[in-house]
Amino acid sequence: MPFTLSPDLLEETLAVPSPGLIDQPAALSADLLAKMDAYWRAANYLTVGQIYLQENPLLETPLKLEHIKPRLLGHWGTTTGINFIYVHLNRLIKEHDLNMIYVIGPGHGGPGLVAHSYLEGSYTERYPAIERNRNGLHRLFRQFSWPYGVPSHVSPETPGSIHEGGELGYSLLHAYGAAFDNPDLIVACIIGDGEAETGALAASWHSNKFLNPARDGAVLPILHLNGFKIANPTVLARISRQELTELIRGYGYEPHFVEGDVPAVVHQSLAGTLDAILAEISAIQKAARSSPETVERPRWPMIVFRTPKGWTGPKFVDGEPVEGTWRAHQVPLADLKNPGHLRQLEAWMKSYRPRELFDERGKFRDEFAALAPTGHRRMGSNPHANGGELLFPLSMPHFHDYAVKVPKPGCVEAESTRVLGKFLRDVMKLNLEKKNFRIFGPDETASNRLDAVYEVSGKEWMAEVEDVDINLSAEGRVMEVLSEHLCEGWLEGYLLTGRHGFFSCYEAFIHVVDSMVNQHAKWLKVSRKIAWRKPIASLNYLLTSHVWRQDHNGFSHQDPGFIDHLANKKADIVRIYLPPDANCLLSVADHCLRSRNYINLIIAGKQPEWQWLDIDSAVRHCTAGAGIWRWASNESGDPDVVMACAGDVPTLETLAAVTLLRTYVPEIRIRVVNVVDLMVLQPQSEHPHGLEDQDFDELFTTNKPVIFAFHGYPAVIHKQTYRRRNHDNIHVRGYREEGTTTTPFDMVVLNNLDRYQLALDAIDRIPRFSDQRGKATARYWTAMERHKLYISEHGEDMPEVCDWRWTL
Ligand SMILES: Cc1ncc(C[n+]2csc(CCOP(=O)(O)OP(=O)(O)O)c2C)c(N)n1
Repeated sequence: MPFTLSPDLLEETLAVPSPGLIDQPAALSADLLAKMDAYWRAANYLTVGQIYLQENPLLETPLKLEHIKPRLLGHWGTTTGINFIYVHLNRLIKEHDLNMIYVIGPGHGGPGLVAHSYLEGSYTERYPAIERNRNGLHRLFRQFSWPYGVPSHVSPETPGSIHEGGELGYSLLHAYGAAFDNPDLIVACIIGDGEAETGALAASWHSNKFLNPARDGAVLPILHLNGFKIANPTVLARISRQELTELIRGYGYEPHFVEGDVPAVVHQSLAGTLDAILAEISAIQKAARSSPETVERPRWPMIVFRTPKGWTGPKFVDGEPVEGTWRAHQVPLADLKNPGHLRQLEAWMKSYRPRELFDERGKFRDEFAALAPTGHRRMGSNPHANGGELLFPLSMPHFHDYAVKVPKPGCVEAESTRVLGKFLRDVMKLNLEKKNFRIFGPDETASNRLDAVYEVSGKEWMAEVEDVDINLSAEGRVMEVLSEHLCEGWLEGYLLTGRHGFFSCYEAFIHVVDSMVNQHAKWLKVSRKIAWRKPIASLNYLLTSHVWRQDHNGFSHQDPGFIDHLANKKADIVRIYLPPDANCLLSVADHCLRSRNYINLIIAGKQPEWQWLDIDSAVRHCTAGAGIWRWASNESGDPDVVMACAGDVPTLETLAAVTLLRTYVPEIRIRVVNVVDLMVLQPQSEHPHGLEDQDFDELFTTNKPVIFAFHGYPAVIHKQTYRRRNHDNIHVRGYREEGTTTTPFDMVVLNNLDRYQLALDAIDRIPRFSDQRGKATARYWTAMERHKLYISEHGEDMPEVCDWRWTL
């Protein structure tokens, strides 16, 4: 059936200029408006079809119960707004040849994005079985929220997406992360008004103080003010317009309101507003790029899009209002066995006039399809949303050049992270031109001793600068903001669009982003199975200022639980490294920065510590992941005990315990095993890094006591090793949630991880020294008394601890 403009729409169209633009001509011609409206109706039809239909996709026969899916899943309420905006962004892209991607905060609007990428052709290119005809429509509908089909959210399977949006709060951060260093990119970002209540989103408005219009792309935030969350109104919908305007202006944006429920009115309004906004963005960028040295923070435009939740859906169901209320959030008609509901669904779907939109073969009619951009300009095919396609490897300095000279173990001290800082400085330097590397941190880069990076790049800062400030720069590539959420979200957006980054954080406070990491891990897990999603750079964490050296900060800063958190993730995603010294840290960091599709966790101290391995030994050790430190051992294949350690402080205590043991019982035969890569402990069936049982047994023996000094909570080691033959003999010391503001050594004492305890543990478990247990216990308690008295009196650790050296 040929397309005809409905008389109602024609009338509305011609009658209504854009509100707020009263003196200007309507932005859209009647013909274009009608076609855009048809496009929107098509997307809405496909949305409803995905939620409800398993058969009869074009409603060619009267709708029956057997055409309806047995389980009705999905979210209707948010999608019409999202669909509406997509159509308008398409116009803008096409008219101005824009490079644009679309981030959807309320990711439950997934069917909307699937619908659009189908209509523009991106979907069929990625999934050829979903043809652009009746057959394809049938499959498209059926697969949605179907077991092993496509999920209901904007998942990695959705072409054009970099943001799942299942967990609300991170859309604007991902949008900004994508825009950094992408001067030609515009990231349109829908923010749910419910989502806007989250802490992460509330803070992320401030991202505009970190975006340089001369160097970066633009973010267009669109607050989707549809008024409701799941069952409640939203805060931003229930404050006055003035208060909302002041709030948005206070965040440094200029709000443009697009409001209404009459489609034609809203079409004109949004089109006019987008034209005006694009002109503003162009003007901002032009001004900034013509004099980048004097660039100032602009007031970026944003849109408040106030339309009804569930717009165009059923107005009433069973006498209750639905459109424009919270009842529209999910599936507005839920009981399709009720013939009334079935008829209502049919009428609802037919209100989009599918025959006008799809031809007799079920193909989207050319006159509407032609509205979409083509090729990579389609938002579903923009390579920025499949960042691996754009990923260039980092140019890397040779990390050996930064090595600490270690002529023999334990004869020099170094601050590991300061050594790493010089390496990172040169990673930054070598990639300045490519503009594809940034460092992120919650104002801790200097505190974490990585400040060498400031020699080549300042801290990005677009707000005011005062004389007292140091290293701030509008051109900075170090992103510092006191919000772990912002650091994490920006970095994820940056990585997902094909760049590289490094996040350093105090160990205890990385938990602030536990949940965000979960989501990223899920994204990576799913992406790995999608052939067209190219691998992206890994998400690299350096946790320092760790649990054992929070001497002045105390208990609040002591928490090694991020290891536990990550250890639960899929083995093909997560790597956990505990380099015992600076050279191992260099080797591990180099490896992580070259890796793809992982979440790499590195934990290393920043305090001066004894160094154990020269760089060649460090590389060998880190490559193996764990190994016997022969220089610290005195057995030849038949140890009395294995003294194992993972983490820099546990390694120090273990080596000190070895010296004590060899003084107490000179005939003792000790093997020292150090673990850098925690995942080697798991069976190989569980993790690709896992040691074969035979190799594990060669390190840890099959029957000798193992005293394992661990950086984190002991349960992690038990969990990793419980299937190993010698597990019953593995005795783990680690953090027991004991802490306060005290000396470094007292921290390990409080948690029974100290050298005296480890030495006692060894004696207690070696059968041939059973007669020495009483003496060893008494010696332990004497040492403890000495320690407690000394720190109480002197406020610092005993000389025998502070001056300890590896001398064997
Ligand atoms: C962090 C988080 N908390 C709670 C939820 C559960 N949830 C799913 S949708 C929704 C309402 C979202 O409201 P809004 O952001 O306004 O989106 P829209 O109304 O457009 O659907 C909630 C609370 C979630 N997905 N994420």
